[in-house]
Amino acid sequence: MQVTNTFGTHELRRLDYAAVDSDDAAEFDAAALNAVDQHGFVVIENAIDPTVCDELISQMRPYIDATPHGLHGLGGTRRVGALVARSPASHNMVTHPAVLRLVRSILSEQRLSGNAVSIRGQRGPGRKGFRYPFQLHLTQIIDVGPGGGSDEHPHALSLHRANGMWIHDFQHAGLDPQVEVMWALSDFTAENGATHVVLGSHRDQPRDGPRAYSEPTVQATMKQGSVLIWTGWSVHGAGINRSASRRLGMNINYALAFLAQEENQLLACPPELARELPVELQRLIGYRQPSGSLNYVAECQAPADSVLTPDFDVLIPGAHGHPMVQGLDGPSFAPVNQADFEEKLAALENAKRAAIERDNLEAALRIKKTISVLRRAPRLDGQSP
Ligand SMILES: O=C(O)CCC(=O)C(=O)O
Repeated sequence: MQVTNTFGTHELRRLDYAAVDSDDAAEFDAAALNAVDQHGFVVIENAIDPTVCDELISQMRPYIDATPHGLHGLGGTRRVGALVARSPASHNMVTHPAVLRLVRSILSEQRLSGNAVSIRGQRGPGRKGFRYPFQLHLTQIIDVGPGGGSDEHPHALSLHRANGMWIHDFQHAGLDPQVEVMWALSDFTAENGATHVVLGSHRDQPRDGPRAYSEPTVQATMKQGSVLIWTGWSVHGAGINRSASRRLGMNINYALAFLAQEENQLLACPPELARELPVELQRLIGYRQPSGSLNYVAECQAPADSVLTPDFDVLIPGAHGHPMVQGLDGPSFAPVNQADFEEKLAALENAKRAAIERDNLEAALRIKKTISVLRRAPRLDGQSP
């Protein structure tokens, strides 16, 4: 259905993922990009099997049920995050191939009209070697209860744009810093508050201008397993839930990887959990160096070469595990030879025993890890351990 507003004539385009076979992927991707470019939003129907949504809900149920309504502000809504750490089923959505391809076009390649990648004096469309890195920005269940969004339980956010959170004013930059994605974990209906969208609002000038807020909205109704995608410039907001049941959505946002994340993914999914994840997901949540020296750890190590390695502990000298050159590098945590190893090991074992006697298990555990690093450290005399 077409809608004419101050931004022109627009429609909420719907693409059916179930109808795509892999040979049509390029055509599907072009249609999705075109829909967002022209109208600011696209719905991908049947993007995931509804059973995955049910699995995700059951993994998140304890966290949802333990969260008060309106914890984040006003409203009859519960918002619950840290999905990558808490729900393995969410990984299917976070890394959904069609969604990631669209996000890559919009963020890495800045393919929407009027945008360009701009790196060190060069400006133009993204291409191999000339792209921005992107990463996960936020993962959040948005569970709107009956009455959520009404005058008694107003939403914390009514119609809004998402790009205002960084200090820099990006509206004149010809840049899309963020893509927002809303998965329907339950059916989204007009009655239960399906997201309202202002079609074409991403084209306002200036880009965060006020004109969209008085324009008619369209509700993005969707079946469970479908997904609505828009740019951070597109005006949107949750509807009022006038039904008797809950509307369960999952907001997964992506942004340029050199901007701070809204939900700090490295804290929401700390190294001891991230170590167990596939590399693609580790990188997506930010355990990587997106450009230059960004995100280095301690002795200028990449996350994969430090916090993601087993037993890494930032308080252990030499935990980076890199060999030292005797004479050039000075005293080393790594043992000079077998005798030095045994001396260091004996001292650590004594310290561990003393910590256990003091009932300081935290210290004992730390020393145990130190011993583990010592055992793996190279002997500086070149003899193998
Ligand atoms: O729940 C919705 O439909 C949209 C909510 C939203 O965009 C937000 O609160 O940031």
